[in-house]
Amino acid sequence: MKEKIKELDELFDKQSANVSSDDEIENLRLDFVGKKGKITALMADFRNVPNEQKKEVGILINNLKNKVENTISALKESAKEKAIEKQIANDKKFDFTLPVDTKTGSLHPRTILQKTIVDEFVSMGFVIEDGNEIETEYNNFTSVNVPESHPARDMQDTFWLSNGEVLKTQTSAAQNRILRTYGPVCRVLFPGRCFRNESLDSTHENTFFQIEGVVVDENVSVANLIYFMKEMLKGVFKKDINVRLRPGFFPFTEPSFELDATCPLCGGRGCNSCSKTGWLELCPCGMIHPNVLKEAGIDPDKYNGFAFGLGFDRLVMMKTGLDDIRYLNSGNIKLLGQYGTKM
Ligand code: FA5
Repeated sequence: MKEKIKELDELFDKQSANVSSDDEIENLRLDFVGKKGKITALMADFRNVPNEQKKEVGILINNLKNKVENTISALKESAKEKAIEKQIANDKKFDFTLPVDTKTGSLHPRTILQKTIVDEFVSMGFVIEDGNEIETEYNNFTSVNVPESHPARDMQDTFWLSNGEVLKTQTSAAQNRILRTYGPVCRVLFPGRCFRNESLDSTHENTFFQIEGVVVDENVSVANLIYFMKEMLKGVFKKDINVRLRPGFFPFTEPSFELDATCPLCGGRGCNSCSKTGWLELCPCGMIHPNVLKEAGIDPDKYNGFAFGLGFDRLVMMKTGLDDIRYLNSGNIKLLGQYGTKM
């Protein structure tokens, strides 16, 4: 038995000198002290050892078992440390200062252009306001002088909620609140999402955007309105754009106009985008109706002003060259993502 223990001891020394991986170490452990291991078998044989030798042989077996278990633990610890050192060495090969190839998102063309327009108006002394998307009938219609019988109040044109409120059909719905808050001397721009019960086509959506502006002061003129619109267009198209006014009708402005801009694509010579006319219809506008000022608590004998309601999606289409408004709400990232963050 003593001879066998010595042989196993030497065998373990030899084999333990040649293992390094986790698997090799574990196999060595199983081979010596596992359930079917060599030392485990030796211990099972222990009962056959003559009694007078039991004490000495018992100590030898225990010593060998302890030595094997301690050596295996030390080998496992050293393998772990080597793995960490290897990982650190690999990490050093990685250059953390190199630029990272990340996929960055892009802004929606509306967002990009709205920022340009907002910046332009802020530089001309406007404050930027927001409106609600759900509005009272009073704000959306009554406060801006839309008569009870106006077809816009009809179910066919407007999304009515069961509580009698509406999905805002026009940014003008915020006029009364804004004029009450800022008037009578103010310049305010308020972009917003609008909703109409429309049949859809390439220029009509049920969900679209307008950018509305109001200026109230003493002695405001149509010439002031034209100035602000031309400045805005210069900011958007980076060149002078001519405008013209045609008569229009809105209950909240008097006189009312349709403002056209020279087609930025052909410069007014006539092309497919402007149906060969050289002009693009851009922005209904006019001098604020005295009833609207009165309703907001502003004295129309002392103050006057203008308002405009830019059809923002149409301007985005002019700027991007997109020929169908439905692309803008499509969520088509391949198409809409190409504008990046600037236009
Ligand atoms: C109005 O909504 C007025 N509130 C604008 C206004 C404000 C006039 C202040 C005077 C003073 P209108 O219904 O024409 O006006 O709409 C304004 C613009 O919104 C239109 O010229 C058009 O460009 C855009 N628009 C209207 N309906 C839709 C639609 N269904 N889809 C896309 N754009 C639309």
